[in-house]
Amino acid sequence: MFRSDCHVAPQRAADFSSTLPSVASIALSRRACLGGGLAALALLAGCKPATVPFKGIDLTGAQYGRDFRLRDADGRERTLADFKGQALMVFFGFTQCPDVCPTALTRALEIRELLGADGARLAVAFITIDPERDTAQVLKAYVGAFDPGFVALRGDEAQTAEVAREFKVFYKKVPTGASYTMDHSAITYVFDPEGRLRVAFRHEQDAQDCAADLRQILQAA
Ligand SMILES: [Cu+2]
Repeated sequence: MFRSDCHVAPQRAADFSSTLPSVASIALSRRACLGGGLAALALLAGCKPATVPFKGIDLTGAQYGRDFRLRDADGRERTLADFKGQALMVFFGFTQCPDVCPTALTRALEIRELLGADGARLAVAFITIDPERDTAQVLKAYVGAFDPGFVALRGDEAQTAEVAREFKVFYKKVPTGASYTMDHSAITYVFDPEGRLRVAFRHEQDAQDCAADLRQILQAA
């Protein structure tokens, strides 16, 4: 029989309903604006925020995706704090994925390339949602084939479920005859150099769009 493709679980719009700019953040930017010596001028100009909206889904202030605690392929425990000073892109997937995961990792390479010198301040982490087959060794070889600097992260079954819950990531085993594939969300999360979740890239966004958001995040830091 055929082998099912890696299905992309459509991220439900409701998942991001809490991510619209909150009243608090709007109030904050207003205050920052008014705080300047040109308050009157700012009022006159309508007090526009200094930054352009993200091309991805703005997650600034989201109350999820706060941290992770997983081992890398060398057995070292990693958390968000390890990536302080860098922007971090986090993607959940599995090494036997025929399409979605390789595309996301290839795009990560393109994004870093587009960032030029700023690319050195971009870290990439791949979290497996198939720890059963993705042993540390398998994971390291797979992620390392894209870039040896990409960080492969893995938990046991319970830890994987926990981190997926924290990030609102959907994943599900789908039997394919004698074997199985995984359905999973295809969202790339981006943290700023302070470790705050800022934006999510949809799978269909191109590297140029993603690089534009990252440039803004890195330049503001
Ligand atoms: Cu995949």
